Amino acid sequence: MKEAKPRVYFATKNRGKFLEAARVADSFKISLKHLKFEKQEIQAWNLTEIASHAAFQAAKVTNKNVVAEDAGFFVRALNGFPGPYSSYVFKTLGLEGILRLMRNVGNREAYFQAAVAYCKPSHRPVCFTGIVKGRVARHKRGTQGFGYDPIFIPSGGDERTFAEMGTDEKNLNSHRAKAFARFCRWFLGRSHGVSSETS
Ligand code: ITT
Repeated sequence: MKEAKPRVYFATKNRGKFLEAARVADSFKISLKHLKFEKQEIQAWNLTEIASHAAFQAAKVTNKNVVAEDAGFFVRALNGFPGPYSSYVFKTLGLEGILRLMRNVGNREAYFQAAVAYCKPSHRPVCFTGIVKGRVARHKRGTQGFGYDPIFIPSGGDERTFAEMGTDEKNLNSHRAKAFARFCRWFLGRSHGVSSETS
């Protein structure tokens, strides 16, 4: 008889995040299910704290084994802005607003960071992070992905933005893929005493 894949619920309202994460989980033979859940955002500068709080709440409310993620886009010349406020800034200033702030700026370094927290009901959350470095494009390019993808050029690539890549290619290098891969390795190995990793 075929062994059932372990199942984990991803509490997110962002379908783009879910599709990317599900592809990573699938490569580890973990079944990731979409739990359409409005995560309770606490005011914090720390993605790990926000993701852990969200996972704890979602596990409590749904009584399921849950992962939640908090991610942000950090621009060096803007002292890390929008960072943890990325979701709000995307809806208000938008990509054009960020490009305007960066119009005459030479240093265009930026990075994405993701924190993925796993929580079982009545347990403490465990968190995993991932980063991808790159820079802010001069103009929007590409139609794939979501959020800041059209203005982010990852380092070490061929100058395309994330929005000019498909999910599998973005996943080779993305903050989310790294954080989820760390979670998956831990999840599969936890019965052998493997602990959490971050970077
Ligand atoms: P959930 O909280 O429901 O998971 P969200 O979209 O609100 O979904 P966040 O609070 O983590 O997610 O907000 C992060 C924002 O940062 C997100 O809305 C995007 O605008 C941006 N972002 C995060 N990861 C991204 C990625 O891989 N590509 C482009 N933009 C990204």
